[in-house]
Amino acid sequence: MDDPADHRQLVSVLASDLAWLEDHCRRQPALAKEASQLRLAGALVRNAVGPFLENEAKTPLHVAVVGGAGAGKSTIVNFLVGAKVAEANPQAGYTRHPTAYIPANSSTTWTGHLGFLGSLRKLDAPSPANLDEDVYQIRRVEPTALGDVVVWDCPDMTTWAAGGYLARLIEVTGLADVIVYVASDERYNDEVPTQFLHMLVRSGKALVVVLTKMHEANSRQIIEHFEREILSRLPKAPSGKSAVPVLAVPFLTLDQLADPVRKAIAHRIPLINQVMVLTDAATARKRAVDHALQYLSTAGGELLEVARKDLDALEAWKSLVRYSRQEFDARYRAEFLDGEGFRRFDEARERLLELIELPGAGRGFAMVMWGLRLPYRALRSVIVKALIRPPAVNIGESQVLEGAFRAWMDQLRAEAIRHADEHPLWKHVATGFNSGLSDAATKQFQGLLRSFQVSSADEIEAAARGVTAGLEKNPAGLIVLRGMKLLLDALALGLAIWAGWFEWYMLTLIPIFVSVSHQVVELIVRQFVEGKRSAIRSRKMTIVSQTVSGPLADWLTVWPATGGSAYEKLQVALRRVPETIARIKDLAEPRLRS
Ligand SMILES: Nc1nc2c(ncn2[C@@H]2O[C@H](COP(=O)(O)OP(=O)(O)OP(=O)(O)O)[C@@H](O)[C@H]2O)c(=O)[nH]1
Ligand SMILES: [Mg+2]
Repeated sequence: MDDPADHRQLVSVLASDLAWLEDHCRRQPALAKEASQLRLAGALVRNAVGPFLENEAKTPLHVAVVGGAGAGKSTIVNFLVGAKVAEANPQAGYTRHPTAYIPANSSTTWTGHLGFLGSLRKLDAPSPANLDEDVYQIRRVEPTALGDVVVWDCPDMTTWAAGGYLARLIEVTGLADVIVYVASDERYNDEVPTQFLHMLVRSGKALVVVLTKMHEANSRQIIEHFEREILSRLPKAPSGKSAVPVLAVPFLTLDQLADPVRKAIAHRIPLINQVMVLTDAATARKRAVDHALQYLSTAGGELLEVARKDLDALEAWKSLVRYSRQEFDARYRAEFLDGEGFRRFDEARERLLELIELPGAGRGFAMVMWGLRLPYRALRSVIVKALIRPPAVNIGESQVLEGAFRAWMDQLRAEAIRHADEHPLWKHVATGFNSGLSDAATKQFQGLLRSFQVSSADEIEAAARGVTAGLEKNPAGLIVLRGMKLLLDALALGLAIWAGWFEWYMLTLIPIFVSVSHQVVELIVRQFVEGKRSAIRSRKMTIVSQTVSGPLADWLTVWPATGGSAYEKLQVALRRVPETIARIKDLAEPRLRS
């Protein structure tokens, strides 16, 4: 046996997720119909599934009478109850809140269930049916032939956007075991009531259609027309059965209206028979719950379709931010890194060359070598000056980053404006740029830039120092290098002497050979330092990416989900709704089959 706290928790989580999604749709006028579908799903969960799992003992059969404005709903309620209890009124759209008619001796404990009829408040005293508030009332009537049945008179559903009162009707629809759908002869083809009928069929509710107000002679023909034009186009119920009985209640005389039990018996009995096919309330409730659960699990994905559009927009925003971040990084690389020489590494190179010269007693030899290379150095400096232009002045790093940041923001703003008509998310971002988003992003960026500058300066210094530091701390290694350099110089010297063998030109060969040997050492050192230099270049790219563009992109990505809008919550709901439905279904299954 499951823990009652468990199913209560599941029902309340599902109901609140659905309510949240509904509210989210309500904010978008184009999604009024989807909002109502979500409301029905929530109403099924709160008013039918919840009480069932709670083992609510002995709930009476609930019959809801629904239909377009002025279709004759209140009249049909009286017809079912068998007395003039509901206010029928020539003004279409008169009934504005649900009213339950119950036998005088019947209990109303079923109203006490948590979440019962959602936000509708129970009126304590009888009130006119046209009270336009989120309320419901219960009126006790003389016990009827129907037995312990609750008959609900409901407001109409003429437009999906019906300012609030449509939701009152949907609440009762979720509760009902049987729905009597009323349509008058002139208006049974109206679009919204027909769409509503679709929704009811899909939800698997037991339905009876009553066509009203026609001439008795035409009733057969109108029923056939309705079946052909409306019913045959309805979707299949999840149970597979969608045979909906259609009855006619022709235009009645005032006399018949006043006393349907005796004066309209020929029309009343067939209707009551259809409604009472499921005489046993417990069986009817099981059937309603079973169908509701089938509907929720099959239509779950479709219900979430509305949220999926939001998530697609969120995904598009995310990839725009990702893409424009890459552009920011690329611009930093092209405008700063590629042109930046990191002069600090030139110093490090000189220092390294100095280090591998002989110290102390070897100094004299080094000085002689240095003297011998004088002509080479003079010549090299002339060539270098002639060939290499002074480096172009590189724009400061902060300036490049700031420029790239501004370009980034401009791109996001332009894209948001371009897509503003496609989805509210883009509009939200576009308006954001006019009211605080730019400032907040700039502040964010400057904070990141500051911490980047600190860590970056330290990093370069450490890398440059690292070029020589290792060697300075490693005397043995230094001795080996110095020895190798000495060997190379000695070799060059020896070669020059051997080649010149005290001819006059030996004096020119010596400076040339020792210069070449030195040039070789310089090339090796340069190669080594260049490696370090390009390492710091890619290291800097990584730092910019990790400390500036990455965090800023993260901040921008979630921006639409903060400050009141709730795209994050959508993701939670999308994941959780199907899961919760499945778990509730598992809990209900054994009881439905027992
Ligand atoms: N004479 C006669 N009048 C009818 C009949 N059916 C409905 N009416 C009248 O039509 C008008 C509308 O009927 P209601 O039952 O109030 O319709 P409703 O669907 O409840 O309308 P709203 O609550 O306004 O949406 C009322 O004035 C009824 O008296 C009928 O069979 N005969
Ligand atoms: Mg009415």
